[in-house]
Amino acid sequence: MQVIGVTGAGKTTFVNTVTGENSLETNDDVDSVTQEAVSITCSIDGKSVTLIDTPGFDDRQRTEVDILKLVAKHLMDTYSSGTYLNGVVFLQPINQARVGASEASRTRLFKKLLGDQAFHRVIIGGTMWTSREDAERKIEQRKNRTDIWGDMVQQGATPVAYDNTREGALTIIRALMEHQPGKLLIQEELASGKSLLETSAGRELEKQKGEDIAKLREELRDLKSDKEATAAEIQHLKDKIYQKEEEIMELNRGC
Ligand SMILES: Nc1nc2c(ncn2[C@@H]2O[C@H](COP(=O)(O)OP(=O)(O)O)[C@@H](O)[C@H]2O)c(=O)[nH]1
Ligand SMILES: [Mg+2]
Repeated sequence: MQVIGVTGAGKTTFVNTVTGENSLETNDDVDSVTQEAVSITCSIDGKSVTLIDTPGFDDRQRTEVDILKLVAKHLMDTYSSGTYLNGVVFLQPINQARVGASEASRTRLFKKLLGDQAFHRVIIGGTMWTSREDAERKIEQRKNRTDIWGDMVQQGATPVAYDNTREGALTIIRALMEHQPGKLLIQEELASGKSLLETSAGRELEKQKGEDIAKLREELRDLKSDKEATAAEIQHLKDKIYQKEEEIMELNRGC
């Protein structure tokens, strides 16, 4: 089973809660601690269960392209060794007042990584909530939007308010254990010989970076026509554009 989500969603804590060990280091500040994708095997109801903890997108130290590469590589390695995933735990903090732009784009990327065929094997855990009533409302909002969880839910994904307890974590794992193991879209695509950029997730990330660049170029145009703009401000924007372009090139270079 794979645990995915943005940095700080509570992935590592979830894995530790299931295994009952503090074998993985969690992060108490905003910077992510999980640097690699790690597989941990434990026994649940007498069955051997392997959980994959992944670094989160939205990491401060690494680009999303780097994270996608790490996750893709680990998924390919497990796939090549004959291990298929029963399910995926997608954790999403739901403590914010509304769904932000970055949540929307991350969610789009996750969906492209998993593929429609895997949605019925996905449990979406809303984390970091304070009252159950509020959690249910936030979940409902996301279920009602096809661009967020709606399409996944229509195709069998189950959203739950995850309460950060071992019992809650085990309920999720037990439900996923019922499923037949299968492939994720990115595994299928990479196994068929596609490059990372050619995969649905790769293309999505390239598209998002392209949109970021277009926005930054617009900002740059505005700034250049602003008489009060300093050379340093202009250079800063140019650097940001350059970084995004580098990321796209990096994606091109593949795993
Ligand atoms: N309120 C709340 N805090 C959590 C939950 N899960 C994790 N945390 C805390 O959030 C921080 C980030 O958790 P971590 O597991 O490292 O997140 P990751 O980046 O997704 O691996 C840590 O300080 C955790 O103790 C949760 O379900 N609810
Ligand atoms: Mg982590």
